[in-house]
Amino acid sequence: MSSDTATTTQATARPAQAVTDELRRWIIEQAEAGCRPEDVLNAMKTAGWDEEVALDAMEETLRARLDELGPRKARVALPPGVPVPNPDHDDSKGPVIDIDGHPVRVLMTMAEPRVMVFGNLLTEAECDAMVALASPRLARSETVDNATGGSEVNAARTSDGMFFERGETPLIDKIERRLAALVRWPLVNGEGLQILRYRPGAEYKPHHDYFDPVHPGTPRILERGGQRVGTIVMYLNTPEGGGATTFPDVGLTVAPVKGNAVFFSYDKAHASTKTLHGGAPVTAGEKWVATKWMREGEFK
Ligand code: PD2
Ligand code: ZN
Repeated sequence: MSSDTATTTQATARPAQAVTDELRRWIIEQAEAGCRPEDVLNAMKTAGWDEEVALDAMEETLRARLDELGPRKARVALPPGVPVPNPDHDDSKGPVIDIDGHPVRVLMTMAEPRVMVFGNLLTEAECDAMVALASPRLARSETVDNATGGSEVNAARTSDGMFFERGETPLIDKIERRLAALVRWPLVNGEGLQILRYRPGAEYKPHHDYFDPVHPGTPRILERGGQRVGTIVMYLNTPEGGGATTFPDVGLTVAPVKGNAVFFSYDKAHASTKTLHGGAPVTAGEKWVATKWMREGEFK
């Protein structure tokens, strides 16, 4: 009798397909030989596997393998860090960074994870104008669908949102140029600005902003400029209650204050960057933010 433990999954209109230990071993071998996830998936589909079943099997197997390797081995296997956005600031220069005549105040810095909190990144009028531009275009927020690289509505993110095209209006262009200069990262590496509105009770559960290489959908996402390496979350209003941006790995809580922003960078797509972060539930009033994500290369 085989000692294999098999999970049986029922695919739509197909006979149940059993994920055996042998299949799990094969998936791990392919991954450790450097095979791309989409090639492994295609090989499984060619062999008759239902796509959903194959994706679930790959994700579950590779996740379990990483857990099995444990932190020490996983650390040894980590890639080196890549260059990241990095504001030109040290304490001796004073608390203000001048960006083309616009004074941005440095309110807090942290080395690991790299986090900076800025004051007056946006003026009150700029915040109000962005809210007015975004309001008629809001829709329920989506997050990345890890399996396909597309997007899906997700219970972990209960806000409404929209994206501006990069440089869509003179105001958006002006703000994007200020952000690029502040963090010294090419304008063209930035994704379009995302606006989010959280109503009371809405939140964004803790997550990483980089794309997890373990997900089969990630290679498709990386075709547009590579990994994300930095985030700027700008507060467009001051909520009456709740809505802080939290960094649970390091016990940091950033209060949402109109015109302020929190910046953080991550030089690899790995939890060792300690950049797990979330948007705490709004308890009263609304919370509006604008997020700029920055890629390694040009975002086309
Ligand atoms: O709105 C926030 O505080 C928040 C928290 C976590 C925004 C994001 N992530 C994001 O836009 O990535
Ligand atoms: Zn985030």
